[in-house]
Amino acid sequence: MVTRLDPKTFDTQAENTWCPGCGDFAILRSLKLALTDLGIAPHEALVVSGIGCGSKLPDYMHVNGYMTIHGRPLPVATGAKLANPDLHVIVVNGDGDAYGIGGNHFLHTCRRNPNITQIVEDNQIYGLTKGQYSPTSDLGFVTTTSPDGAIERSLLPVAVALAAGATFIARTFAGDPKHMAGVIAEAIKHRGYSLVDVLQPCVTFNRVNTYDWYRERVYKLEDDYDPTDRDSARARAYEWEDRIPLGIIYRNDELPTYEDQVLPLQAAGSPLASVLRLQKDPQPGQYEPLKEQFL
Ligand SMILES: Cc1ncc(C[n+]2csc(CCOP(=O)(O)OP(=O)(O)O)c2C)c(N)n1
Ligand code: SF4
Repeated sequence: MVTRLDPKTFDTQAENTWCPGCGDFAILRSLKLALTDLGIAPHEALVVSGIGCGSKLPDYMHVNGYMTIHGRPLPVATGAKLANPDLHVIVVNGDGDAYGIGGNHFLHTCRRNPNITQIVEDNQIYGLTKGQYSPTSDLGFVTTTSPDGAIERSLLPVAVALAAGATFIARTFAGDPKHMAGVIAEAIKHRGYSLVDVLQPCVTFNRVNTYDWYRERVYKLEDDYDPTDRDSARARAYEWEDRIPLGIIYRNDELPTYEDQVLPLQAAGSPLASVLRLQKDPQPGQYEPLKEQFL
């Protein structure tokens, strides 16, 4: 049975320190709307973040929350999902956290396919640390750490996720919360790893990629677009400079999740299962017997 909820169910009393107009407000609102629409109650969801302005989000949501160190929410989220597969696990982090310091975890989570959702607040800059260029900053972007303009070409997260084997890849825009809530809901429903890259204006430090800058470029994928067609997805994944597609760019619902593969091993008593059991129920000296199996 679907539980009837209200987005206010997810409100907290924490003081919000985001700048007025920050795109993170719309992401927070859309995530609350998506959970409400899906009938997911606060105790059934875990939101894991890293470090950054956007990573403050778990503080502003009445759900289970976990702020990890910078760049590390994906492995924590994967572990939480393995320990409690019934939990809806959602990672929320900035582009620096997700694609910079957390880039290695991003790649391997794509191919590992745990049943978790990652929402990236992609403002193309480091907001919390006052405006350094990030992996998604455009070439030539002037910041305190790139006074002559960024000389590194920007990373295209959608294309990287596709190449790394992600099974659900979407992009949405903080200037269109309704579209965003729909895309997030679809991502949470997907069985497997889902990436939602959100174009999220940082109104304080990014004076180039503004709401208007995005509005001039974004377009919604056509109704007859087929996200299961990998070749079409590849073509859209490289669109950026003049036209930026929004919507579900790729999905593959045929592949097993990480838990689908690991949990039966645990049940069958493999050495991996011993490790998982001990992580769940730690005991003094617990790893000693495993040395024989692994060292
Ligand atoms: C290991 C480590 N390195 C660097 C930092 C400093 N630091 C904190 S947040 C951040 C980047 C934030 O940018 P982003 O992840 O894009 O999030 P935003 O603030 O834009 O939401 C950095 C470099 C840190 N906290 N820990
Ligand atoms: S610095 Fe930028 S990303 Fe951080 S709260 Fe302000 S507008 Fe948002």
